[in-house]
Amino acid sequence: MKLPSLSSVLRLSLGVAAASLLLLAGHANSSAAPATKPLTVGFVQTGAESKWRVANTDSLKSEAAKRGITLKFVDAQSKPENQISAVRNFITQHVDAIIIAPIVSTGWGPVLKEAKDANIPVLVEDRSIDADASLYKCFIGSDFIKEGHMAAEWLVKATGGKGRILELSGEPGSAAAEDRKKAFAEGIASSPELKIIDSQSGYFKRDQGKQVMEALLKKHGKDWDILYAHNDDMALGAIQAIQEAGLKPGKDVMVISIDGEKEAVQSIVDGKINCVVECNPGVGPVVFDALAKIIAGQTVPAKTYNVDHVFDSTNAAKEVSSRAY
Ligand code: GYE
Repeated sequence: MKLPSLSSVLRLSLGVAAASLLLLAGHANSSAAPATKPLTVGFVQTGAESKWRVANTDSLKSEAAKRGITLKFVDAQSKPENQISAVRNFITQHVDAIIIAPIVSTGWGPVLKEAKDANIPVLVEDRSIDADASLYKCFIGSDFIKEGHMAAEWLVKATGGKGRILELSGEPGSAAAEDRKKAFAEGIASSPELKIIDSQSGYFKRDQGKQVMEALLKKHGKDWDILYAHNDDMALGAIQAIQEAGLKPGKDVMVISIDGEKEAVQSIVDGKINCVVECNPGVGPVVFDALAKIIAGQTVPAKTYNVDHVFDSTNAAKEVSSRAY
């Protein structure tokens, strides 16, 4: 039998070694998960002004926890300057990404530029901002213009286009308040007998909604027909003031608001609120899906909007039990 030459044995074993190295390399490339270090993300929230807000915070916190993401959370206590300094701190801490729920829509340009220069992606959730779109990756939340239009459309139908409206508006300078005001006014513009006779801010807060309603009741007595509140908390506070003034909310006067808290939808069932336009705070999963794509170098849509609904006496009873907050 002819023995293989030393050189051919060597060649063969070198070949086997090279092949197994290739196999190993191939294995490392194809089936092992891409190296994922746990992410650290900064999230600056507006504050805790409403139940909607608390639900929004819970949604982002619980989704981050589910995904093993460390979330550095800052409550800006309704102060825009606290939000700017929180973002600056996140940049100094070299977080992997920053999520902002903006109080007001203006003033974001310089700090977003700083984040961009530091290569830290920024996602905006809940309220939109006026800054240049190149300075942040995406916006995720509700379409407040649509909400204002839906509220107006419902009201025009329900009143036949007639009535004196008191408006309780939200945080001045916030996209939620500005858009809901503007779009509602647009929506009733073609009904000349449907008029906003007064508009005051209750800052999206229940106690301020009650106080401002008390002042409006002193000023207008019973000479008004409809309350349009930019959120449920203010509407619920106002309802108390209306009752204390001896009027029946939902009957003597109409009440329409935005958000969709369980208590507000229950108030429709109880006949104290006539209509609630939904605004979904539970965007955590959508926000962190977008973040995962951004981190993986993929592009995400510039704007992602919730699909929101209208609740009134026709559907509130079957909706109330499934309201999440
Ligand atoms: O309607 C209100 C909250 O920005 C959509 O802010 C949000 C609004 C929400 O305080 O309840």
